[in-house]
Amino acid sequence: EKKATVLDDAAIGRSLTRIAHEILEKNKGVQGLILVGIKTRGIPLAKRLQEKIVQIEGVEVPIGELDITLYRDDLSSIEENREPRLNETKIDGDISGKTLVLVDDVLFTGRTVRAAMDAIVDQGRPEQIQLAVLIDRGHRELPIRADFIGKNIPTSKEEIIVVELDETDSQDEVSIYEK
Ligand code: 3GP
Ligand code: 5GP
Ligand code: MG
Repeated sequence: EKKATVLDDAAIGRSLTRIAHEILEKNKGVQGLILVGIKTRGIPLAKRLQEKIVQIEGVEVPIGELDITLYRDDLSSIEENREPRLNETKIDGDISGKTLVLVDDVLFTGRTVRAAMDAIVDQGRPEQIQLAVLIDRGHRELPIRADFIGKNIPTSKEEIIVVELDETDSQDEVSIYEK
């Protein structure tokens, strides 16, 4: 059941514009940057950040993709106990010495980001890994934080954040639902 809309299309656009500027400010430009989208909705978000950075700096930074899905092993069929596992990595070129910015829609327990960092470190030795998320809903189970956040939305465990994007859902909207 839907409780509230937290970001409309204009607000999502402004958040991503701000994050693009913050990424450039923190890294003093585009040198060595690679944006890495995490599975479904992190990928269109990474592409949008890439477009914003082209508008600001006139440079197209590379994009990679990670497919990390919740893995159900025999002992933990309960949704909450599933552990994210890597399915596929698509990051072209040598990542050594680069600054990778992971991009996901929602940061929750941090386990997906941890799996993403494991996958990256298996491929080389980046100078830095940073994290950009559209929504931080809290409830971390690991010592992980985002460098760039669209909006903090403190949620209860019974609430879920629904992120809809034009590319995947034919509209841009972030809303809170009660399970
Ligand atoms: P995403 O692939 O766009 O990130 O986790 C798989 C999908 O399920 C995610 O899509 C996410 O949007 C959606 N989802 C919605 N609520 C939850 C939740 O509370 N936990 C998890 N793990 N996924 C959720
Ligand atoms: P984690 O718990 O590992 O931080 O999040 C698991 C995955 O599910 C991530 O890709 C994250 O974006 C997604 N996720 C977790 N909670 C929510 C939520 O409330 N809404 C949405 N849309 N995605 C979520
Ligand atoms: Mg996600």
